[in-house]
Amino acid sequence: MREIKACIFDLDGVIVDTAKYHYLAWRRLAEMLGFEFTEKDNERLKCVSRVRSLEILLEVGGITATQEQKEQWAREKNEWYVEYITKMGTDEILPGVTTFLSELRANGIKTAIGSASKNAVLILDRLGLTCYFDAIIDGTKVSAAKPDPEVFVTAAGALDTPTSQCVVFEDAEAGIEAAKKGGMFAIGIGDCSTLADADVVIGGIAEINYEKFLSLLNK
Ligand code: B16
Ligand code: MG
Repeated sequence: MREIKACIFDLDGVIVDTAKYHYLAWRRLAEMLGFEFTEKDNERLKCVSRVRSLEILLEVGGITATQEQKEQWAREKNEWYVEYITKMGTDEILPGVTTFLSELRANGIKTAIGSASKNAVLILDRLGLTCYFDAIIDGTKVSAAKPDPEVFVTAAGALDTPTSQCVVFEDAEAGIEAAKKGGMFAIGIGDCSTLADADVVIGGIAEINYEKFLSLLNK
């Protein structure tokens, strides 16, 4: 049986659905710049860094900009986004998350966040979830974006656990690729057709408890 000592969670799409707030803020920026940014366009931004997200958005709008303008727009978008997430409450934690985290910790499994977001600390604080994690590795602590494994490898290091004894929970293809490159067991959250490289795929954390989690590891 695979020996697992730690679990690393992506934030957006696994613990909480912040993608809808990213979308509201990016759409507002697109409106300001005079073009429409659809939900389909927004799919391209999942798991992508803020700077890269802005580049994709400008590509959609056919806009070229100076470095200074880009920095200003990224800053404005982030201010709107922070305005939205500051209003989030504990009812926005995705189903089953708090119970599962408690169960893992009660069974001696260490827990960490591995997220691209530079707002992870604020989000976890708003949701009252900070105390459920032994380490928070986010966009302020790493430089390479997923599919580079840096964020997960750094999280494993912070938990003092070999990557082979870590499980990653991820909802994005690039995140699954990052986990596999880092030598970790990857549990996809979402759809099997898009997360084909994951070791197993589940619909959401609500589908598992500690016992079911252990059984998934031997698949
Ligand atoms: P920020 P994750 C990612 O979070 C989001 O999926 C992605 O859409 C966002 O652009 C990125 O964080 C950066 O977020 O602007 O707050 O730094 O899925 O890695 O938890
Ligand atoms: Mg995600």
